[in-house]
Amino acid sequence: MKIEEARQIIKPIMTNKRYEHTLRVAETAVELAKIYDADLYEAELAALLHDYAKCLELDELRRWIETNPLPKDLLLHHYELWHGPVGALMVKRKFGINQQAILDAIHYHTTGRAHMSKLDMIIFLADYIEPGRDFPGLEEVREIGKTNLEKGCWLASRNTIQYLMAKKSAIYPESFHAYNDLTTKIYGGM
Ligand code: DGI
Ligand code: FE
Ligand code: FE
Repeated sequence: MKIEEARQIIKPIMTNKRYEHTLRVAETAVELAKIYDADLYEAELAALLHDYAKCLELDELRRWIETNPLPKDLLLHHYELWHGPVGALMVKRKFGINQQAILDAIHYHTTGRAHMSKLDMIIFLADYIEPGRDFPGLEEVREIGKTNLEKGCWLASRNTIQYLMAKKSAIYPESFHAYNDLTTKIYGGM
């Protein structure tokens, strides 16, 4: 799929706010891909499609999970966790996107996972640091993310888990798997 085609596909199915966020994630992902010598096309396409399913009705998202080979435990967790896995499957089915690296980066963009690929990390981090975001501690993540991709993802993962725990939200296992794996890689995990 051409980059311009991806832009045309997402625009009508998103709110304007979501579309603008997506364009900023794509710009940020391309910047990171340049720094870390990743495939620029894959980074831009994965970023443009990462929130493909974000604006679906919750009933429709739920139905996609119920009727397809997606993890059923998603349904026991917050609906925010559904659009990544469903979006990856939808772009595969609807548009024949078959690069597994792109599908994985979309699938895991909200939680991360253990053993993230470079592209997984670029999309995960770009979504967190895009210029429209404003979280506590974000400047540090932006700064470090420009020179150390794993450390940037570790900070994003840690901050998100801390934030969710502080508001008594359940943490999806993949989020912990991402955090634990990065911690072990960076700090030895002891
Ligand atoms: O889709 P976006 O808003 O661009 O960003 P996203 O896909 O990273 O979703 C962010 C939301 O997902 C944010 O409100 C935090 C939430 N989230 C991430 N990991 C977990 C989670 N929520 C729960 N309950 N558990 C998680 O493990
Ligand atoms: Fe998202
Ligand atoms: Fe997003």
